[in-house]
Order: sequence, then structure tokens, then C-alpha cells
Amino acid sequence: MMKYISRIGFVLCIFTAMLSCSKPEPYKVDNLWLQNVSQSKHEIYIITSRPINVSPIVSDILSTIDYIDTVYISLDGDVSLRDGFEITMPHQRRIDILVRASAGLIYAAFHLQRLQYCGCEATFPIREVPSFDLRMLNHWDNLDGTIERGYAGHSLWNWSSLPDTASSLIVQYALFNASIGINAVVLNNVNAAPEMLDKEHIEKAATIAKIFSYYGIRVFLSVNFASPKALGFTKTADPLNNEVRAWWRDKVAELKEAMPNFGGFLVKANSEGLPGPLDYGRSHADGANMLAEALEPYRGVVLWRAFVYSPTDADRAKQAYQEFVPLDGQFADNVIVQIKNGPIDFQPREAFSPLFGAMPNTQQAVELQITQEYTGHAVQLCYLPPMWKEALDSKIYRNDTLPTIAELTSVRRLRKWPSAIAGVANIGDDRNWCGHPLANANWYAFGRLAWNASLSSDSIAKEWATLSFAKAEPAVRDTIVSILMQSREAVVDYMMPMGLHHLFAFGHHYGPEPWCDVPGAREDWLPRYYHRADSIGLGFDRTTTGSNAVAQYAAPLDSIYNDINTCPDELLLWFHHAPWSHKVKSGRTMWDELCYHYDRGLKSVARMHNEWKTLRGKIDEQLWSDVDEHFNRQELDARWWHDACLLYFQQFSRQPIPQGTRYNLDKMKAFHIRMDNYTSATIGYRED
Ligand code: GCV
Repeated sequence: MMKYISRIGFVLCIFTAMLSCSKPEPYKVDNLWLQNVSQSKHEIYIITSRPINVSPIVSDILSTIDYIDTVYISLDGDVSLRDGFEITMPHQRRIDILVRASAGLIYAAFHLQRLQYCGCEATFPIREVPSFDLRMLNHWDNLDGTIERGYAGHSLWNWSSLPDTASSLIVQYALFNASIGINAVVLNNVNAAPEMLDKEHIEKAATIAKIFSYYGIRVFLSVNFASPKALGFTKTADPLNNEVRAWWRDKVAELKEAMPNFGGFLVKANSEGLPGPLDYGRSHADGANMLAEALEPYRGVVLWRAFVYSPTDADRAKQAYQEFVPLDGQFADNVIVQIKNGPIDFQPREAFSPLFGAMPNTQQAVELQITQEYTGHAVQLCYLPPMWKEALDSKIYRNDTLPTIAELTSVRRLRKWPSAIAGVANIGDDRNWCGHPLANANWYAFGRLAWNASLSSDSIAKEWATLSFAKAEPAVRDTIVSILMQSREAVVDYMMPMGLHHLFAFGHHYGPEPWCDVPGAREDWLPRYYHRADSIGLGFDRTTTGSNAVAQYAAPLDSIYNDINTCPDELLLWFHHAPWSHKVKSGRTMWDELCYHYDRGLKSVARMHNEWKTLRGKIDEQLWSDVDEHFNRQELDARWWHDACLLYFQQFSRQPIPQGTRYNLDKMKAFHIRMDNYTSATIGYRED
């Protein structure tokens, strides 16, 4: 038996030589969940069942647990523990931790710390097994430091000074991730530059990977399918070409050599103009399997995205299902098909993607969006777990056990290969990490749900508020939780209620432009393709007499969605072109219900803002006023959405807007926010 007294700070020392503090000033807003809790430490003894090095990160965290002074660690857990843990308390002030993977020790330590900080008594024995094996953040970071749909500054990966100097933010980022169980990070944008795989960038990535390795995090890379050709090594990128296959095999060997914790590839192929196997008359399965073959010897996996749509099909919502279902059973065992929660694209509310469960012989993963591309960037508050839970908790009705999407995707189809869940990161080098001062709640919540998909949105919000506002009164935290919990439905109400979707301006996904018309643009990039407003009604007819997208859902969902009287009102205009006078469940007409929702959205934002105002003087003043300013902007923007959509649709409904409007439609049409895929709305972008 070996005895250790915890040594604190070792890991940070390792990096002292290679770190530069890229942000010398203190963070403006210290409200990340680990930044405000007291870290008072005491000496503890760690005893291990066999001679292993216990990471100083683990001993460091355990030394903050005030009711223990001895920890016995065993790594002899059975496979069912995965990278989870069991903790018992055989007697006073001693705990025993059983894990199978060493990362489980970090998670066990953070679990105890979280319970302590949240004021919850630990009830032993504790057994925690994560819902998903790979709990992944997908960064859409480009090699030039910009972030696609990123609203919190530039990339944390300071590519230009890597590999010699890594930003200190990377170490903190890894620690925050480990504290919530995130164990895999895709470093770069799915719109991948082939250069990600050149020698220079692999070396840079390896420095990041090394840091991550101390926190149990594996590195994945997004790859451009045409990389061997684009980098000049082959004449083709055909997945059945032997030279191409050999190139990928060598590349994986090189990556694995440089980064022992390299986990595999994420691929967006034949989507939005990117190259892919279809360019060579091959299938998605052919493409994915070529990469899978190269990764297989290293137990690596391919996450192959199902985000595909072409301009020609009659209904974009049907396309992923049409393209992927026929390929079921053809993917190699180490391929996971990664599917966005909804069939369009991260809208504030979508029906779930019918592809889930429709490929019983394929491992599938859900992709959620943490960055708020369609939910108000980093300007508007939108706590996203209620949206994610809607998808994760949806029953898919594909077999007798009626699994939910979370259940279906968290189970390993084959014992040897992992299950996964992915979230598109909202993190950048902004001083508060996520742009909006409260948006790190979404990062936290993604990790917690990936660890335990059955947690409720509300309980996660409470945890986050307790940790992040550790010094505040309980009533303050209750108010913050109340605000968070209202925020998603508020966004749906003032942006796109009742199943409306994609009413965004063409050049960005921030403000509304239901009228948008760009000559020559793809129809499925224009709002009118989705809302279909006319003198009869509003909404996309996806019933059996329309695009028949309902047929992609299993019974009884297909007929529930198909019937205008049974279709849930919150998805009415997703599945139906409903007449303006159609009576919804509240007894109101569709038009009146629409007005009611837009108005409710305005009122919700005003209410959240008023609740926030009551916190003045009770929390840090700078944080308070930062959020207050964001709410000022959010109130104006909610009004803009309300007026733009209702005034525009009123031209077709020809009915009054009971609550009235403030702006003039023609003036709104003439206004354009200057923004693109790489810039964020800022709270001062428009003078009113
Ligand atoms: C990374 C949408 C976004 C794109 C994004 C794409 C995807 O189209 O607007 O910015 O590209 O989804 O998920 O691949």
C-alpha cells in the first residue's frame, strides 16, 4: 500500500514554463461555477490499492471536502462503472472511492465538492455512472482564431503562439470541463480547413492535447473530407482509392503518436458546399468507413454528421432521414451518426429529428447547440436545458420499450464502442468566457446533462446558481433560477411561437426578416420557404397532403402530428398550414393565439428584467449592471421581433393586433444589422 499526502498545485506548475497569460487583467465577471466557491483546503491522506499516481487535481479537490481526512482509492471497478465511480464511507472521516478509469477519480472528487458547495448532505453509498461515454464539446473554431457562430470573442486556442506557448485559459477551461464531466473536445470547426491536418497544426494541437490529458479529456479533430487532395498528397479524395485510404491510415498514426489522447474525427461531408464521398459517387457510409478503418486499431471513432440538405428537395426537414435511413447497417462499428436535435437547424423550438431510432443498426448521437446562434447570440438570455430536455425526453415510438432519444443514444449498441452526445460550444476568450454573463449556465448544464440525462433543467439551474452565486442569499439564487427557467419559453414566444421557424435575416441569425427576399438565393435559405404565409393561413404543410414529413415519425406520432386537431399547438405551424381562423386548444383563433404568444414573450422579458432589478445591491454591482444592460437590449429586440413578425403576417391575416405595435413595417424592412457568421450582435448595435 502507498500513502500520499496531497500536493496541491502540481499541475499548474507543470505548465508554468509554457504558459503566457494572454489576458492580464482580472476577469470582469467572476461568475463561473468554480470561481466563487471557497476553496479552503486541509491535509488528507490518500491510500491506493495498488501503486498508482493519483493526479494532484484529485487530491487538490478532495482536500476541500471538510468531512474527510483519509481516502482509500481502488481502480478495480468493473466495466459497468465506465468512467463513473462508487463512494462509500466505511467510518467517520474516511471515504473509499472505487473507479475503473482514472478520470473517474476526478469526477468523484468534483461530485463530493459539488454536494458540499450546494449544501447537500452526501448520502453514502454513492454510485454514479455517466449516461454517455463521450461527453463532447464541438468547437466551431477556425485556424485564424475566429469562431463560426461564436459570440464570446476569439478562440481559446491561440494557434499563432502554439505549440510553444499555450494560453493559461486552456488550463482553466480543461478544469471547468472536468468538473462537469466533459471528456472529449473537438478543437476545430466542422467547416474544416484541410490545414488542420498539416504537421504544423498537429504540433499545435498536441500542446492542447497534453494539457487536456491531465483532465481526462480526449481530443478530436474536425476533418475536411478532401484533405489528402487539398494538401497535395493525392489526386483524389475518393474513399475507395487505395492511396487515399493509406494517407488516412498514416495520418491517424501520426495523430496518435503526437496525441496519445487523440480520439477520432468529426466530419461534415456533402453539406453546405463541403466535399464528401458523394462527389465520387460513393455513399456517406463509404466515406465514414474509410476513416473508421484508419481509426479502428487505436479504438478511435468517427462522428459522421447527418446535417445534410440540398436545394432541390421539397422539404428540407425530410432530407437527413431520406439520405441516411437507407444506409442503416452499412456503417462500420466505430462510426457514430451525429444528428442535430431537430430536423432543420437548432431553431428555438423544433419537432425532434425523425432520424432518431430510424436506424436501429447504427449508433446515433444527439448534437445540441450551446452557442446561441438562433436564440439571441450572447445578447439575449436563453437558458437552453428546457429545449434540450424536450428533445432528449422525446419518446420515439420505434420499439416496444418506447425509449426516449436520451435512452436510445446513451446505450452502446456494441459493447466495444462508445455512446456519445455533442454540444456546439459557446466558449471564447471573452473575459466572462461565454459572452452573456449568465450564458455559462448553458455550458455547465450541457456537461451535467451529458453526465446524467435524467437531471431536470430546474435542478441544474439551482446547482449552477448556488455555485456561481455562492456568496449570495438563497433568495437571490431563487430569483436567478426563476429568471433562467422563464428564459427559453420567452425566446420562443417573441421570436417564433407555435412551431414557426427560420424567420431570421439572411446575413445573420439574430434579428427577424420574415419578408426577406434575396434575388438568386436558395429558397430553403429564405424565411418564406418556412412560414408560407398567404391569405389562407400560416405554416409549413408537412401532413400527408403536404410534404408528408409526418410519415417519417413512428405511429402514433405520425397521425398525432398529421391531424390539425391533435397536433400540439406548440408545433402547429411546423406541421400545418393552419387557417388564420383555425381554433386552437385555448379556444382562440390561430391569429389571436399568435398575437397572444408574441405579447406573452414581451411580457416575459419585462418580467425577467424586473426580477433582475430586484437583485441590485445583493450581488456584484458590475455583474448586475452588465446583465441589466443585456436585458435592456433584449427588451428592445423582443419588441422588434414582435412588431416585425406580427406586422408582416398581418398583411395576410388582415386582422387587428390586439396589443398594438410600436414600429413601422417599412422602416423595419429598411433596417439592416451589419453582421455576418463570424460577428456577434452586441448590446449596442442599433440606436432606437
Ligand atoms: C458550422 C448552420 C449554421 C452554420 C453551421 C452549420 C452546421 O447552417 O448556420 O454556421 O456551420 O449549421 O451545423 O454545419
